[in-house]
Amino acid sequence: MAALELGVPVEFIVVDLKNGEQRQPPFLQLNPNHRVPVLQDGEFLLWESHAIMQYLAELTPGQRLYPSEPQPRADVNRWLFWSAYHFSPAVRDLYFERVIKSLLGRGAPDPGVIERAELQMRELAAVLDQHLVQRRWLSGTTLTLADLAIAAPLGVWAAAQLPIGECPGLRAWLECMQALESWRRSAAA
Ligand SMILES: N[C@@H](CCC(=O)N[C@@H](CS)C(=O)NCC(=O)O)C(=O)O
Repeated sequence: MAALELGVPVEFIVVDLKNGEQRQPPFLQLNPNHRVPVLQDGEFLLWESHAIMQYLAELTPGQRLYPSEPQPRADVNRWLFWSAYHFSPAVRDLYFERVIKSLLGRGAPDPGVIERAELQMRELAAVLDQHLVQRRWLSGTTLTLADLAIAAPLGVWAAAQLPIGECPGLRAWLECMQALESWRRSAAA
């Protein structure tokens, strides 16, 4: 989404996670953590989605996704860290337990993990919801990397049964995000 929003020409290459392509030597040479996404720019290899988004923004003159003034940038960074440390792990745990485990034949969902992640998710979703109830975007007055970083994991909210049903601000914002052309194009990639 960041590449599309910024207009950076990127060739998307799909990695077959279900069949373990990410754990094979050719991919491990790109990212020893066996995870997507990875960006390759000439000789330069970069993994970690937030670092990739920041790099793409830095490459783009006049962009507005990642503000350059200290406070607006710090505000975006705040949400990126919040996403990486708190929000995405809670989404991941629920998605893994409820969807990926059965997809990969990795056993039954662990009720203890689900209970803990649900508790975290409810708390985090309430923070987001209260923040978004009177705002169009997470940070400032336009779409930023903060919106992209936090909306992207929510693409699985229905399948992972994320407890966000009673979060009108969050749901309205997510609907706006899902209506973006970059959402539709990257979801189809
Ligand atoms: N912190 C990483 C997380 C990346 C990540 O967990 N990617 C998942 C897919 S969403 C993956 O590649 N999983 C494959 C695996 O763990 O083997 C980022 O933001 O780039």
